[in-house]
Amino acid sequence: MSEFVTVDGARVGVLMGSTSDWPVMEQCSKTLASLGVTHECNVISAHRAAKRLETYCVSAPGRGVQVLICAAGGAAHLAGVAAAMTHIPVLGCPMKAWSTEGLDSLLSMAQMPKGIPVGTLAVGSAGAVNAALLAVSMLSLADEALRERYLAFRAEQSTATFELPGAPGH
Ligand code: RP5
Repeated sequence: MSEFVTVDGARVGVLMGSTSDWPVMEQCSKTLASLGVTHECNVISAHRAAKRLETYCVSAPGRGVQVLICAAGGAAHLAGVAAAMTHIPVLGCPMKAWSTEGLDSLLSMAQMPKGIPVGTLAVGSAGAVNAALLAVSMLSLADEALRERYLAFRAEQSTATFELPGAPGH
């Protein structure tokens, strides 16, 4: 296997600090796939594989990647370091790691010093799914077909009804 996986036509690059982030970030990938967004997923830690991360971030826009989604836990440098190495938007997904229920990761990603922004989402699966949806929203500004799919998803979500077994009126 080469340094990292590339997918022809990928418009979103999903990066993780560890394979342990995948069970959560798989939901991000599935959300992108459900809306027809070609993407690629890689584990490239900011502190364990800094040079590889630089190669990825510098080369990704030239291959057509328009948004990076970066998931990491603990000190969670990944999104900030990636954002430092590319001009394309970087969305951060804080992972619950080994302590503090993900608050460490959330603050690491959200408290970026001014000059290099990271758009930080919620901790865990809500953030993973929302990162995908936010990337779709960004891409849909210049992609009418994607915009239609995104609006259809939102409309379907809005009209969903719910059964509450045992509740009055159900
Ligand atoms: C971060 O540290 C990863 O993003 C992961 O969330 C966390 C724990 O990594 P592992 O010790 O499971 O490899 O780098």
